Amino acid sequence: MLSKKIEKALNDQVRVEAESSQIYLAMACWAEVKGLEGVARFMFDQSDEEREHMLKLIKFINERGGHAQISALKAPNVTFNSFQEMFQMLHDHEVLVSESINELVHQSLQEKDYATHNFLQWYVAEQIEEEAMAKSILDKINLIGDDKGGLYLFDRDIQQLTVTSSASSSAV
Ligand code: OFO
Repeated sequence: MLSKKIEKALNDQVRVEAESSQIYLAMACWAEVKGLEGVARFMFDQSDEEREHMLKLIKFINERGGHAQISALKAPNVTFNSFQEMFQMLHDHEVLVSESINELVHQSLQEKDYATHNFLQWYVAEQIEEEAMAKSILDKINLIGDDKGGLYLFDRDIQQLTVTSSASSSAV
């Protein structure tokens, strides 16, 4: 059974994951209208993944005797000055999400809620992966800078990355 405090903290995380999904959806739309199909596809997939993270939390809260809350979301940024800026925002956002997961883990220990603590380990591992991926993409895009040819190749590469990562996640 969840304490009220942990239920509230988990529900806050539901909102964070929902907002992440919206943020990446907006990035996908921007990339799509800019003609970068690979980047757009990558961002649409990221958005879907965030929704999965949200749903996983919702199920857990309801199963543990709580009530998952679906709340209003802040509208995300819809335009960006550059792809560099967009990927910097993706990276910074993932760092923020990791901090919020860490805080949740901390609270679950304080409350001696070991079931929630155990459940959250999946998110801890996921954030390590997501931060590493965001960092490596950011490093690449920073190398490319404003070079159009580089961006064209990057768009092709990231499409490959999307195919590989969805193949490996469906294998789990
Ligand atoms: Fe939900 O993992 Fe990214 O934000």
